Amino acid sequence: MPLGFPPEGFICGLNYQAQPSDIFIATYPKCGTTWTQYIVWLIHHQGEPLLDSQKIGDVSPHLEEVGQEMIMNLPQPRIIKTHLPYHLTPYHPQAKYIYVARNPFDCVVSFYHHTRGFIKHYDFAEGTFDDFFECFIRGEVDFGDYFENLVPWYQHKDNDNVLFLTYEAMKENLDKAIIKIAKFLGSDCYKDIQNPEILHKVMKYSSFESMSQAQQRWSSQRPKNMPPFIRHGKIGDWKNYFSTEQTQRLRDKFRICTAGTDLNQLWRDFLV
Ligand code: PPS
Repeated sequence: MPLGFPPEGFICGLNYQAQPSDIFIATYPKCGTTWTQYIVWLIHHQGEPLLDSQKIGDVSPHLEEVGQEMIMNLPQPRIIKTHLPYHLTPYHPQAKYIYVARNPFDCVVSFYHHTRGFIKHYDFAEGTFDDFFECFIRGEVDFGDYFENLVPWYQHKDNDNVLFLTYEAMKENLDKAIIKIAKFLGSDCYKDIQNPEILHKVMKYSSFESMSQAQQRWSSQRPKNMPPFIRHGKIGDWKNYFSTEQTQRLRDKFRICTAGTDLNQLWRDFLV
């Protein structure tokens, strides 16, 4: 549980009763949550962006942070962010769950910068990547071990109400990912996205450039001398941080934790 989250919100978030119209964006931290939340929001608003006075965290709050009451006050369909593992995520058979996975190498780098930047919550502004890597590989970071989140969600990827995406596939082909999401959200959204103007707007406003600008309004908490929340948005940044030994250790952990699954097919380039 993150240090900055009120315990009451966390506990009461776990007790939220999922509704049939809910759309959960479920991820391990730093795997593309905000991006996907905004894509879903844009699809539901025919590509119209948030107003300057709105923040993504207000229209699509983080369940474990704000607790169930705030979620229940949202209009339906509710777009709910969660980093909970599968077995703790509120379940309804008709609710929709979009899970976004990102390779653990880029995830840990992004998580490192995230943790450095929340100076109100962590005494880690001067922390090194090597320090953070040790925490990550032991699973001693917010929301626990990366693999304990990824593997059970992956095991449910073929459920009718689960859409399993990867950050890397979204980066490689954003329009394809948007269409896939719209199709999963239902026939109205799928019909809307057939309109090239709407698709174009969803792509435009969910682009890294556009979201980088919007984040200045969304995440006012970050100090100016820290990397922004929407920071780099690339695949492969990890190569600028990992030592050979760290690369091997994370590969080994990946192999052990995903044994018996075909998860190694997702990010073959990183794992060989
Ligand atoms: S959080 O704190 O868990 O909600 O963070 P999350 O939103 O999951 O992940 C943040 C990373 O996603 C990147 N991001 C994007 N990449 C590409 N395109 C778009 N539009 C986009 N929006 C967010 C963001 O930059 C973080 O990754 P890094 O590698 O740190 O840049």
